[in-house]
Amino acid sequence: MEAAREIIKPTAPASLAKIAEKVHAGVRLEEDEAVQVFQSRDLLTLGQLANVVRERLHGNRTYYNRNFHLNLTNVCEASCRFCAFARLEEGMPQAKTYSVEEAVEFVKQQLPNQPTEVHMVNGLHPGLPFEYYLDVLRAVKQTAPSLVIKGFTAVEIHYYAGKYGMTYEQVLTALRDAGLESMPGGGAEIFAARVRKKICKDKADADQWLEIHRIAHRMGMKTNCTMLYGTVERPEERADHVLRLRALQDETGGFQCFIPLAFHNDNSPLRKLNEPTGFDNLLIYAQSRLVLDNVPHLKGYWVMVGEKVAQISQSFGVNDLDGTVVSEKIYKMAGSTSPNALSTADLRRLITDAGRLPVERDTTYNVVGMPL
Ligand code: V47
Repeated sequence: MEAAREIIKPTAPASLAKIAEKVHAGVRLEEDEAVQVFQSRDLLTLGQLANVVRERLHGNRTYYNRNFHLNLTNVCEASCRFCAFARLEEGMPQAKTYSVEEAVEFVKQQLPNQPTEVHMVNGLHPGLPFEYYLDVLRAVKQTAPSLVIKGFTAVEIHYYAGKYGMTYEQVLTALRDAGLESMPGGGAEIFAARVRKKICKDKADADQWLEIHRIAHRMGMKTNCTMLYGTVERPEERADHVLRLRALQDETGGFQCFIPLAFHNDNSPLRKLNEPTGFDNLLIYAQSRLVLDNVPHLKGYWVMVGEKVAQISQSFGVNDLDGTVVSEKIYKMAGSTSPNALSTADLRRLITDAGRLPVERDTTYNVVGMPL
């Protein structure tokens, strides 16, 4: 059996041979090797290696969940140059802030789909009191006690701390006590200061983003992490980003999933940049899986890369397709042409057609129902 495996193991080109050897032996890649991985465009070699890691960690399983998005407000003081979602002030076209009652009504409308999670990410609104967020959390929990609220990026936590005169810990504790259970990975973008200065100069920086997740992990919260790619970053800066996540994960173990986010260029100040191609998307998945060896799950976010690339990504390191994602707005406003939602039957088909086993999960990767 072992001999047969040896025969079918493809030979890596000389430049990646040492990396291939380490991946097969389950040995961590050093920082210079991480840079080499992110500089390589050898998609098939990296993909095959990432698949080894993916199957070692998760066998044939691909996870999905039943979720929906709720953005309480898109009014936002920040001026991220990749963003098509934010509106600077109330009253501008497409600016929207939900009242507590509207948020509850929206949640009620989703319940027939039996969601297990609401993904709640918001603009940095200058005019709302902190109580508003606590009221929404409490009201949503009261309406749907078993619905897990995964919400508030580290960028929002940083903003509230400054605005309402609280420490990060105080903000997180208050949100958690009101019903917040997990945090999404948004706002990380690219950690390198050179890039942040160009694309998102006026929000939490890398150290602040990492510190907030460190505190959340210390409080027992599981969180996700992301990387926005395809704007002005270099391959070495992608490697640096993933290595900084890996270092924090060594310390806390609190990240459960990494989600590479492909830049969409419509309606944003960066609209002249080309978007990442399907090749780039698969390459980033494979590279991330190889370097980020301590975060268990890698999400192929179909809203970003389309259903077809997300499906293929299951052979390039990905083991999670996110979910039904009802009512996503951030990428739709940036030109994503993905459907408004997928049914669980659609997701299962994308998974089984790729020869994988669909497994419904909840926010913290407990299996929901039978894995069939
Ligand atoms: O931080 C915004 C990105 C993020 C654009 O944790 C854009 O499970 C591409 O983090 N093109 C927010 N990207 C979304 C997010 C997320 C999404 C899905 C799942 C999870 C999770 C987290 O979206 C922002 C930014 O990096 N973003 N605008 C754009 N035009």
